[in-house]
Amino acid sequence: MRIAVLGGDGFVGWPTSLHLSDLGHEVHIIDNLSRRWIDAELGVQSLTPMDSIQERCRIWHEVTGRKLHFHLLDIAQEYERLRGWLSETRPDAIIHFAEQRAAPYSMKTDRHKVYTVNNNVNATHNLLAALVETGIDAHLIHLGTMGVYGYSTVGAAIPEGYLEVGIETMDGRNVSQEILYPTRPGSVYHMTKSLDQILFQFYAQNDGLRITDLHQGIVWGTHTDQTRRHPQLINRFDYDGDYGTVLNRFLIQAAIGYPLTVHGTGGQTRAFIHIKDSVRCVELALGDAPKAGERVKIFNQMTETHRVRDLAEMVAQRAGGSVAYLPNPRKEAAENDLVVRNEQFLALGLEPTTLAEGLLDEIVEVARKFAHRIDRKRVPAVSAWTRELAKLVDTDP
Ligand code: NAD
Ligand code: USQ
Repeated sequence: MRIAVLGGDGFVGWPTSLHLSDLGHEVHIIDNLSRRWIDAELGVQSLTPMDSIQERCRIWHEVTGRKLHFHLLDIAQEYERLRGWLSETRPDAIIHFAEQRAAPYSMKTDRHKVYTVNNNVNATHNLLAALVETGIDAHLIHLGTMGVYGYSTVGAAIPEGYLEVGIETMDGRNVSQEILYPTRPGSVYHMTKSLDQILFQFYAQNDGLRITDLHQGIVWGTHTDQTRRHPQLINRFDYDGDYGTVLNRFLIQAAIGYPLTVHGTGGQTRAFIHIKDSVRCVELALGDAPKAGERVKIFNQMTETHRVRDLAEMVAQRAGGSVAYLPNPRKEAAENDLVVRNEQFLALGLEPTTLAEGLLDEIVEVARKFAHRIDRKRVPAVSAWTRELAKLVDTDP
């Protein structure tokens, strides 16, 4: 297949591009490199040293003989170029990672909120409008988030996207209707993914676009089979207070002897997936495209759930280090349970990689190897959800 990977220079997009290229697909990476600019804005860098995207593609070609095509394009701001590229290249499938994905970054200031909404909503809508205009029948796979559901299960497992609800009609009959699971986003970033869902629903219904939305949990890990093949194919690894996600952060904190930064009581339960499973899920979703006229296909892309404080205690025990319980800069439930249904990917053959498989030690090793690149001042999470919470956060630890 000819596959466009939008956001293919990012943490999940890069290993996905390599995985799909390795399977023999013709892969086109589209990226505006905004993530690299945001590193510059925040004064941080990936824990792992990343080469330019052009250099990464050159190395992949040298190592495997396979070509990755890179196109510098902003899909949120360059609509005409996006439409032109699509009608010229006519991909069979499009994997859409190209959004601003950090909740803390999206909550930093009003400017960051505006940027995140403009970028993410326009990126998705431009793509949908361009697909209709060019008449390209590509399967669109979007990387969404578990966070669209909110994290409170009211004692019931979260289904894969849809909820069957019973309604009493005005003439007293009981009918049932399938609706998108009500969204309850916890940040401006998560809110944009909720808005994406409505855009997908409309374009699938109105224009028969074939869309899969992957509601993914927190991705942990760094290496995949392909990124290991050469030191310059290494994946990015975010550790800072805005972009670093919780488990990867705990692992680097343990590696450098920084007290593990648990927010509040650490009672938040979240869904997780290893990066190797994340790229495998995209492959499985590619082989299971919906037909034109079908509703948007939604998968819950996660393999296990964990409570934040349990993760911290486990990492501290395995890798050494202490746990610090800090004021929570986020507005979120102090404690929540989370049960998630994920039968669809398991039925397609996903064999989950779990925390128990020794991969935690591998990440600690990576962190120790590149510890000299870590700026300890960038470790604390200081982006607060409200002005009141900002007063609690220690910005100068
Ligand atoms: P990332 O920030 O590392 O990668 C996103 C890439 O998209 C970057 O290379 C960025 O430059 C590019 N991009 C952003 N806006 C663009 C635009 N307008 N035009 C072109 N390129 C643009 O993020 P990631 O961790 O790889 O996440 C990828 C996707 O998966 C995101 O949509 C995210 O919401 C979703 N996701 C990530 C995680 C996670 O834990 N990392 C979990 C669930 C879902
Ligand atoms: N947390 C800590 N300490 C830290 C960092 C985080 O206790 O040092 C807590 C947070 O308060 C939160 C939980 O850990 O309760 C998860 O935070 P996170 O930053 O790991 O994850 P989140 O903000 O939800 O975002 C990440 C990705 C996002 C993706 C989402 C999937 O950045 O792109 O959509 O995970 S999910 O969480 O399932 O919605």
